[in-house]
Amino acid sequence: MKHTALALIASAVLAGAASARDVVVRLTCDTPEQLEQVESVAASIWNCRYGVGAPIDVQIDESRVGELDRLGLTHTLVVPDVQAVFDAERGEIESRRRLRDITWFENYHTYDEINAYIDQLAGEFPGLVTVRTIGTSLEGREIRAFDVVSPDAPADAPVVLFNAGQHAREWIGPATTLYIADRMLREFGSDGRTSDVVNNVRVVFVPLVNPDGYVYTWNVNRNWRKNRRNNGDGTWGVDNNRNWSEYWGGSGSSDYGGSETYHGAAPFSEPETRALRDLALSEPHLVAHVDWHSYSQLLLYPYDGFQSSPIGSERDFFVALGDDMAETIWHTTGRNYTPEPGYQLYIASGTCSDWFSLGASARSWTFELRPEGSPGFVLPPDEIIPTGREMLGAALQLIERSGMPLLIDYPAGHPAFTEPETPTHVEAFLTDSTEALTPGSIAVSWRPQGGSFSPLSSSPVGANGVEFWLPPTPCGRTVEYTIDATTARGSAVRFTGTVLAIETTAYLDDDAETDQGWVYGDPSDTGTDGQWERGDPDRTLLQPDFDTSEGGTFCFVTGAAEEGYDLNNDVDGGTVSLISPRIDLTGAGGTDPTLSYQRWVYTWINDYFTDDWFRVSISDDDGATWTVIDEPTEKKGGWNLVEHRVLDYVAPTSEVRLRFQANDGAADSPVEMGVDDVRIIARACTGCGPADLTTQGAGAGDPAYGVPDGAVTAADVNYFVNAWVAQDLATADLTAQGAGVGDPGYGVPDGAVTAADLQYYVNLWVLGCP
Ligand code: 0X9
Ligand code: ZN
Repeated sequence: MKHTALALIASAVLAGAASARDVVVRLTCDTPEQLEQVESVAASIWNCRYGVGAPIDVQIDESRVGELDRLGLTHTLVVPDVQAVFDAERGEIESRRRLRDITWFENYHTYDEINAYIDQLAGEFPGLVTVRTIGTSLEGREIRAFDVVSPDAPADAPVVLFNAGQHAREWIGPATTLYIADRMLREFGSDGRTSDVVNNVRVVFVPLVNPDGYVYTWNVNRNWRKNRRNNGDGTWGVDNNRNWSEYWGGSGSSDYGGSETYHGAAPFSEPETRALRDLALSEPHLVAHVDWHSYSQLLLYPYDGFQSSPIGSERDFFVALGDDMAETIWHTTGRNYTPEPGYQLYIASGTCSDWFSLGASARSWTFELRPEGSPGFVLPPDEIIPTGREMLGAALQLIERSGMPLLIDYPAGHPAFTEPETPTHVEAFLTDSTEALTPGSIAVSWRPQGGSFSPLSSSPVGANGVEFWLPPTPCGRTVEYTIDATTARGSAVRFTGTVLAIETTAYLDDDAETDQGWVYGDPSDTGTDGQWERGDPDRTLLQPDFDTSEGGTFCFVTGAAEEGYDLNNDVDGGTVSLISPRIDLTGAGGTDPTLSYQRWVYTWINDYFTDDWFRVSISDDDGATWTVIDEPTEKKGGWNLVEHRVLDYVAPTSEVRLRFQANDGAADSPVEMGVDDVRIIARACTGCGPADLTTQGAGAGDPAYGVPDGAVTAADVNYFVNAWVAQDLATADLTAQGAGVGDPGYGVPDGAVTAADLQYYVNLWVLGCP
């Protein structure tokens, strides 16, 4: 970017904190000259699409907006008062800090808090997390990386590197990378897909590359982008994402220190870019990389630097994966992300992603997160988790396709539960991802809970499949398996599964593929259009294009529209209701049935449309009275799995019904709802269950010691206490530490024998044989 003398002065004067009268307007420049003139009057260009022909968001002093008019540029107001937006954000963050029932990912955090959270993860998951310092910023702050990988992964496992925070003001980037790490760690061991990734790929996270800039955005100027280099000429900051060596100094970067895209004195002149580069160079098995930014909702693939790129056959890979990730995101939260090559957006030189592509031979992406436009970098904190969710799905896909040597597919789904004392059939197929399966190399092993692994016989299914039976397991205990294979290149790949044996009773199990007697509409409904139906949804602006059932087609939806961006087929004029068939919950009394369902909710609810609503209710008197269990607040669609403990809301009568309602208020804005996979399921161990451990009167040395006899007596508690004292995991590990009745970890073994297990056993023992 070139600067006139006037531009230098203007930018230098306005580079400080936003004045009380700064606004943001959106406009499109048609010529490079216009763009230069806009830069000369702008305080800052927010999304840094320094391009011609595409809309840019320009922060400008209100008193200078007239100069844009004189340039003949039409513009629309995006942010009416920049400082007010910054102040409101800080107010929101501070008030959230005072809330007690708030999780870490429901607020933004300072540099120190981010480091503390990394320490917390390392403390909670010592076997999976390794923290390292990769460098020191200009102002002396530690730049941190941490690895997430299972200790069982091969030492030469493929490496995927995720970084964020090159740009200081893009706060959602560090938050999102931490969210991804957090979910991977917490779901390892229970979620099959996450476990497979963590067992085979090392993911290196660098959530905050530019700590000085980040601290500056918290303390001085919320809108700061670069690092805090004193350029020595009265200007401050180098754009880290123009400081890399590929095409350094080329177009789309500036040699003026006051520019938002100043490339620095030389390639890698900055300690922040050097730290990340050296980390990458120390990883010989690096295969993929994402540099997270905001905003605009884009999935950018190589190259940034010039147009006629030699990306060649790799292009097909990026296009296919980009489309798939965009689809996953849309399915998760209903947000639209656009995959495209970076140069197509605008040319940028000396970028991180181009260096990772060319200097580190990794498949490298730049992701631009939420929002699409307004409010720019100031994304509300309640969007951190939804952004994290949409990115987790995309990130897993990216890791699988560019990191996992092989992938696994379970045609009948990844088994999670099985009937007690019954062999479990598992069938899986291994497909090539970055490497090719060696035929005949698949081997299976298993272990009972607390036991050790031993080989399990299996039979091949076709060239790449395997089937096997897991041995019968007592109620309440898990059985684990591994599927090991090797590739033509000699890599060892491991897939795992954990299956809990438990008695399952389904009181309702409805994937909407057949009609199970739902009622579409209620006499009290006021809606005039968009009545509930069981249908095959067809993608519109408001509506999903898929249901959520494995191999399914149908869901419940408020008007299954025809393909197209159809605003007409939504709910209009009032409320529409969907009511379930009568559900008989008698017999569920002693158990803890869970309601689960998938929902899709689309609305424009905001300051203007406050009278739209969605409501999910339950009745135990055939619909005479209703208890509200959910009032969904997500807005732009995406399928969400929701779970509730049914007996928290209703008594276990024979006349339970569910009701799903969507309401279009007076403003007549778009309203659409979808529901699928509605289930009420109880999982429990009945009979004497785990409390019956041994024959009456038996003691150590007797042959009946440890053989259940259908009665729960003093001999059983004696047997348990002996096992508990001996720290015998197979018998005495019953529940997660500290869990009590009502906690989700109650009854879930955690690999440690603690006071919680004794407590749990005593409770079972008191129950006897129900
Ligand atoms: O300009 C950048 O550094 C990135 N955008 S941002 O608004 N977060 O600053 C994008 C770089 C990706 N490359 C290209 N757009 N060519
Ligand atoms: Zn950025």
